[in-house]
Amino acid sequence: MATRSHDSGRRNFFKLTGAAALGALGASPPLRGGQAVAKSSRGLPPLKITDVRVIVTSPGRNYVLVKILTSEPGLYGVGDATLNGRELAVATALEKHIAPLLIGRDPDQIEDTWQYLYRGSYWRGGPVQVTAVAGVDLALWDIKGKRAGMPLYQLLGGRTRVGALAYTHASGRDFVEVEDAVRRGMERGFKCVRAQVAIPGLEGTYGTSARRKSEETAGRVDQQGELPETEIFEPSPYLRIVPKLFEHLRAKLGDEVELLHDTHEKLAPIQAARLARELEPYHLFFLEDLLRPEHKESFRLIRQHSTTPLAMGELFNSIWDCVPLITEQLIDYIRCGVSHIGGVTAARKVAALAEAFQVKTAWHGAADLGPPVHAAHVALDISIPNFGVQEMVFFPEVTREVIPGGPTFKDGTMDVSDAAGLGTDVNEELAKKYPYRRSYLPTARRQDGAVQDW
Ligand code: KDG
Ligand code: MG
Repeated sequence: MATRSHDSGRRNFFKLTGAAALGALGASPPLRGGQAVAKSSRGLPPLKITDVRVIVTSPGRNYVLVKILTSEPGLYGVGDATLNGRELAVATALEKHIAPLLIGRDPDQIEDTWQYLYRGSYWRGGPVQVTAVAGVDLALWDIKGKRAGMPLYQLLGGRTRVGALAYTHASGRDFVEVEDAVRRGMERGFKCVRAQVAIPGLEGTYGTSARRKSEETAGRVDQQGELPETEIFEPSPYLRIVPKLFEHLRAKLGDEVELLHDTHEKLAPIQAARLARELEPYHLFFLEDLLRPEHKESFRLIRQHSTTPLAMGELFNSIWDCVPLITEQLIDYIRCGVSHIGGVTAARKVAALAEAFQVKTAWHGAADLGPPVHAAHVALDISIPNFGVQEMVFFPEVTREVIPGGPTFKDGTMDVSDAAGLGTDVNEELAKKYPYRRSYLPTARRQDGAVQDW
């Protein structure tokens, strides 16, 4: 575990900027340190960021947390900046490049800080930098909520629904194992379940428990300290077995349960179009991440061939990644992770863009995004008009002790408490007991040895 601080004594933010020059332009309100000076909010005294702590800890798996302290005693915010397998790159970006820029800034000016960090670096974008900015952004929204005495969803406009429809994961080595896993999810209250099955004869398949390491176990402490494992993938047997899985599930489980499937960016466009078309009779809730994130225009081909609803986006890092898919209505669900797209500030714009084109949200809610991100997801889910579904995980006890708080689950839906801000925290002392351990996501190859998308 590393906790690294940047306090106000170490640098003077105001010396570095053209405050005097900007002031001479007669801007109103006056500019200070390059940032417009905010008038006091509801009579509250002006606030400054005094310290930024980057906490890397591994309670169950690695997480990168950002704790931002302010000049008001006891007022701080906690964000999550975890990027599975590249945690230390984000932590370094935060502590070496971003934290020094934050000291002395007004934490209430979230949009300005986002623009300053995202565009001000010149080298914008990319998962490492964007996730780092998101960690700061989440912590600032947490502070604003605490200052206002309101949960995040209230700051975003208030409730639009009683809870967020959630989905869980089911996987297995064969159809019966998957069916049993779906039934277990349904017994737990889920109305929507993602189903993945192993490909017979191949060394593991994404999202199944056929092998020791799957997407759910990858990165967990019992899998750490190793080099990445390699899974073998072949498109032909995959394309043959997946429609048969859903034929089996519909025959055994009926039509009511909502079924989803994740292809995890593995397919070529024409293969993806075939799969989407062959799955039509089984009425999936959505088919996820069919193509690599680079091939947005190829979604046109899939759309020409199928009416299976499509979801895409967990590898997207900016609203501009989402634009063509949304504005051309090439997908039905945008499913980026709020921390990997740039925080609440970026995600609410993605949601608003999607609303205008009747695209719904399905934020990426895997176990390698920490509880503050899950809390932000649900705050958005219950406050926007175009929410679709929310992927969810149950965190193990050890994670909940170190990073307490987060969404609750009941009767197939998620909700957040009325705690001010994000309603999550970090126990810094306990976090020290779970030091970071190197871990990687698995990689994949074809049977002939060629690299394959995992
Ligand atoms: O770190 C990678 C995981 O977050 C990803 O494999 C999970 O695809 C995923 C999903 O849909 O939850
Ligand atoms: Mg996925």
